[in-house]
Formats: sequence, C-alpha cells, structure tokens
Amino acid sequence: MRNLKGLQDFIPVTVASSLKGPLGWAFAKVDSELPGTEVDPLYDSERVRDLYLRADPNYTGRYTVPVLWDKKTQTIVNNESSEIIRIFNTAFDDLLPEEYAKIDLYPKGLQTEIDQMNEWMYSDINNGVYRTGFAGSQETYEKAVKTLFDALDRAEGILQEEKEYLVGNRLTEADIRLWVTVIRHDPAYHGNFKCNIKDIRSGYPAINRWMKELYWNNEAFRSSIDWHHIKAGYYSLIEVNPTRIYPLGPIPDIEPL
Ligand SMILES: N[C@@H](CCC(=O)N[C@@H](CS)C(=O)NCC(=O)O)C(=O)O
Repeated sequence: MRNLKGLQDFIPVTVASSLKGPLGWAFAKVDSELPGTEVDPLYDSERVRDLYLRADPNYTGRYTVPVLWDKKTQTIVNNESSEIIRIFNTAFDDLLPEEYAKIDLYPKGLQTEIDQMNEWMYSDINNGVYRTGFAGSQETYEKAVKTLFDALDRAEGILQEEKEYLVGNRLTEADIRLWVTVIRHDPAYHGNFKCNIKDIRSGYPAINRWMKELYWNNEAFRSSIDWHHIKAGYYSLIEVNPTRIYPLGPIPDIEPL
C-alpha cells in the first residue's frame, strides 16, 4: 500500500530481522544474520520491543510488527496492518501529487463488497494459516486446514475466467490482503504450517495467475517481497520447527508469467 500510494518519501521503512528471538523481532544492531536487516535509524534500538516500551513503559502486550511510528510525537500511531493500509489510502493525499492522491483502493461504491470479502478472507485465510500452523491437536489442525482450503477454493472461484482483480474489476484493498498471504503459501505455509493439501502453483491456476500478474507486472508488489526473509523467518519459528533448518525449495520462489 505504501508503494502503491507513492508514500516512500513520507514513510520510510525499517526492516527488522525475520528471525524471531526470545525477545521478539530484532534490528541489525543485535541480529544482522539475514541480509536486508536494518538498524533502527531513530534510536538505534536493539529490538521492536524497545519501541513499544519507549511508547509506553508499562506496555505488557505482544511486540508485533508492523508498527507505524510517529517521529514527531515519538510514539506508535498504529500496529494493526488492516488499519495502517486504510490510513495510507487517504491520510496523506493532501501532500501527494495528483497521480498518487487519486489512487483509491477502498472506493466508496465497493466498500461493502470489500468489507464482506475481508471478513472471511481474514478469518479463514490470513489468520487461517496461523490457526493451522499453530494448532495444538490433530483435531484442531484438521478443522483449520480444511477451512483454509475451502476459502482458497472460494477465492479460486472468484478469480476464474481470467479475472484480473477480486472486486469491481479494479485493484482494491481486497487484492492486497489476499496477496500478502498467498505469496507466502508455497515458500512458507505449505511446508512449515502444514498447509499442504495443495500448493498455489499446481493447485490453484486462477490464484496463481492473479498472484504472478501482480508480482511481475507491478513493481509496488514485487519490491515489497524478500523471499529469503519470508522463508527463513517462518522456518525459524522454534515452536513449529525446532531445528530452524529451512528448505531450499520451492524453486523458483514464484513462477514466471
Ligand atoms: N494485528 C496485527 C498482528 C500482527 C502480528 O501478529 N504480527 C506478527 C508477525 S506476522 C508478530 O509480530 N508476532 C510477534 C508476536 O506475536 O510475538 C496486524 O495484522 O498488524
């Protein structure tokens, strides 16, 4: 969303390591193993946790990413990705050149349809992969994995017949929200989270085509992906992969168009 709206100069990004340690996500100051991990340019923090505690010394919740940080008030503005993308969609339009200000990924006439789609996609797909991967019993796993693949079947149905986008024949927030999970499916969730009833490349031709078109035809999507961070990150989750060894496949990370 940041790239699509041309917000790169207003909102710099700092990438933490995707190798989660006992104290959570670290900056390059304490963990520079993965290329692409950066230092915190504001406070040279060791971890994302330090930003949460700087914002509120009494904070006791989870230290999650993403974090939208306000340099002026020196605090966290938001840490919920679905809200951050809504903020990016309109909040900076006054400052943006017309070509970017006019981009609207949550247009009035499509909001109901987008919201309805977000609802089942979030619970069954975006969050569904986590429910599957972190299931603590066979029964919970089987329930979650079936729900996930039923929802992927539903998305496949929507994207059939060369449909370019999920809602309204134009790129919307719904595409972004499905894409961020589907792009990680083959390299991460399929193996590490046991989401392996099918992979995207051989099991979902319409989703695969849509995913590849967004990736290969749109720099905003492609440049937001770091395959190594995705793979090493998920496979470093000690709860599901104690050896932290990550697989070399699938090769390629994503198929050509
Ligand atoms: N509601 C948040 C959830 C974010 C979230 O759970 N992020 C994960 C990484 S994908 C995280 O930082 N987990 C760290 C933890 O739970 O300790 C959002 O979607 O923005």
